[in-house]
Amino acid sequence: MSKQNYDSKFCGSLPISFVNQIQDYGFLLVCDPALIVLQVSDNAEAFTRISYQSFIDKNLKELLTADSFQLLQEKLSSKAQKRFTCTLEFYGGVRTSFLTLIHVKEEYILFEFEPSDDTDIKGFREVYQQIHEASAAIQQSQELGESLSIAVKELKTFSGFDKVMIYKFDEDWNGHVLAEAMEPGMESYLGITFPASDIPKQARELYLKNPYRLIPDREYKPSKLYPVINPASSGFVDLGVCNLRGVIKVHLEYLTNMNVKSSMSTRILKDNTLWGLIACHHREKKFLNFDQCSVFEMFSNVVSTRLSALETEQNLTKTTENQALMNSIIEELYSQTMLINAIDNCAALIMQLLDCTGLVHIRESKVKSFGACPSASSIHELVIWLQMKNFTTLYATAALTEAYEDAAAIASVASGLLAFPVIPDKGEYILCFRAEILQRIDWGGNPNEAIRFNEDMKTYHPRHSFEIWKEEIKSTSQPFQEYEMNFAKELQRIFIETRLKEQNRR
Ligand code: BLA
Repeated sequence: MSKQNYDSKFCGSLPISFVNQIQDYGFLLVCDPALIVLQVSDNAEAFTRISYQSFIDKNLKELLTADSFQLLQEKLSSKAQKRFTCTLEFYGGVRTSFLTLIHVKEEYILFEFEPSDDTDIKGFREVYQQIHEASAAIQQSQELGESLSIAVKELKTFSGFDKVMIYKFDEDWNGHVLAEAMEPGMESYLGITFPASDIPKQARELYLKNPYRLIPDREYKPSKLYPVINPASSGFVDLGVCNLRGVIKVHLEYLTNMNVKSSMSTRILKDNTLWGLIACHHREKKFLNFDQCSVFEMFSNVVSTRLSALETEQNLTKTTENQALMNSIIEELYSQTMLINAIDNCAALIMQLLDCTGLVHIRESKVKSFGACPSASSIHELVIWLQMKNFTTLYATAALTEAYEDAAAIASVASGLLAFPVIPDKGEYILCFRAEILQRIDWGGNPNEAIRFNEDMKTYHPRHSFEIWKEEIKSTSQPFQEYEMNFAKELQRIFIETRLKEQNRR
């Protein structure tokens, strides 16, 4: 079975942003652009001693202290950004001061109030020093694994979470744990792969809008919005960007099954896409205030920047190392009048450059093979398939069996394929093959049982066990790297150029 069978299609349809309930570590107000309260979470009274129903239709001016209201107005008029914080105070009540996260939307403004308690915040200088040293160490590390290990260790010390992991998504959105720092006695997930359905598409997409997700207590008592329907949008409010957003039941069960009471995850981005997550677990409840969460956000930026720089450097080094090889190939291609002769002379160099184990040139139905290749008849069938698929540009796969149904018979020598269409409608191709490598994956629990349906086939649960479930993946090759694809693109251009020159000479 291939990795991509464990996709997140089913879980991917759960509406996680329109949940109409929030976690109870803070309360929420929805106001119209004139700052009139449209909706309030029904736990507001516990924080402000103001009955939640009496918030409705009031202007914030009547609820906040004069200083707070003025501050809010200044921020709203001066802030270009749509998400910002400020400390606001309500009149009366037990606890009047709140750290407020404000999201300005077109139709309404969301206010998330979190009790502002300075007692457990470390001194600014101490935090600054710690962050400064850790960031410098991450920036200086020359290797990705080293950067990630530093990051998890530092974040664990800073936050006090029992376990901090970094995992990277693969091309099918399965997550692979690359670094871990944890308290002794906990189950280690280092080196383990988690199926894509554990964190489905819509949950992953939210990290592009909100850098982190904090669940301080999986046993929280949900608070509902009052009234249920937002008068401005005539529907549920979109809580996608809200930190307080209530948690979907299946994920709360998942955390229970992992023996975790609190969890936090922070994005790691590369080229504006989600590369991975920093995932934190705590066996007991654990709350991080907004400032502490911001440190996670900052670390995620440091890791993201270092990651991009290291991968770019790595590609550059590989490109430089192989440039001499590429130059020899180009020289050979330009010095020959017939492409077929050039390929004869430089097939071994091309195979070395592209790290391939076989190469064939098919021209006028004749198959010329170098290295380990499928038989001539298999090549003819493969060419017909490529023509049917109408691949007119470079085509690369590290798992040919997933695309081509007759690939199983040739998988040992041709699990990976890089196809250069030279004159595709006449069946002229240069094909480079990569041999099969056996991949062993340690899954965190059987991914085939990631969703367990009840007998009614409607209700379901996440898996119970995260014990290692081993899988051997066949019929795949080493994947083609970015720097290899860059060389391949250049070669494709020169193959066609050489072939056209040859035709023009005739
Ligand atoms: C959310 N799943 C998540 C989140 C993580 C994971 C990190 C984000 C929320 C958080 O930080 O807790 C997954 N957590 C992991 C993984 C590790 C980890 C892989 O620590 C590994 C170390 N989940 C299921 C099934 C479904 C599902 C079967 O197991 C769907 C049917 C869904 N996961 C699911 C949903 C969310 C989620 C809907 C979003 C929850 C929310 O934000 O409300």
